[in-house]
Amino acid sequence: MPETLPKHLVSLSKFLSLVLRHEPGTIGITLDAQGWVDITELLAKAAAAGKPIARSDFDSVLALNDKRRFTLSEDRMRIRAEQGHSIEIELALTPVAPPPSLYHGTATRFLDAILREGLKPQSRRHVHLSADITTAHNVGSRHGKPVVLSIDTAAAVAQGVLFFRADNGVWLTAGMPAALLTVVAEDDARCSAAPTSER
Ligand code: HQG
Repeated sequence: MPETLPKHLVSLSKFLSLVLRHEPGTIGITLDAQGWVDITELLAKAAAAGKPIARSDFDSVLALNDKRRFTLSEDRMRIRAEQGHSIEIELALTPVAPPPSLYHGTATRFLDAILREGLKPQSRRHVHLSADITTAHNVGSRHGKPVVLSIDTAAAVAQGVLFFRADNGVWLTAGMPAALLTVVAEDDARCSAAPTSER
């Protein structure tokens, strides 16, 4: 969320990311196989767990959430996180043809390991990739001194790597061999936008 958002809405967005991506059990909810939960149930259980959420704040977070982290069902009764899960859910994503280049932003301290063993999803279900260098740079800044890697997607597809695109434009993949990664020169990666972070 942008830094200009009221602090309580930033905290609420982080809390929703926590329960919808990682720890639904903290407020006693269960997500269905695709990660959805009924909004009425979510709000009731959050309140019962001592974390009351005002409906107006909830609606504001959904309206303002800059990266479209959350998706509402068509009937607007249910919500899920669009990506970023650590818990096992089936996002029902269909592989799509990637653009010629995709980017991954990371911190310089991870570079040696990544260039040795490739990109791995770590605690999440997928490795997250960005369509542009600026976004990747910002993602990397969340972890420290950023560095951006460019991915040769044509070679990856030729090797059988599948690419998925979440509705919010984030690209997802199970992993990426080191041989398909190139470090983007720092001058090309520099940008002014502020990093944002949500676990
Ligand atoms: C690194 C944000 C060592 C990887 C963003 C990253 C994103 C390795 C870190 C979303 C490695 C994992 C995800 C290897 C990967 N050895 N380190 N082999 N392979 N890594 O937070 O991509 O605000 O799980 O480079 O916008 O930083 O949450 O992933 O640095 O879309 O909505 O291990 O989170 O969105 O970190 O970020 P993360 P990420 P939200």
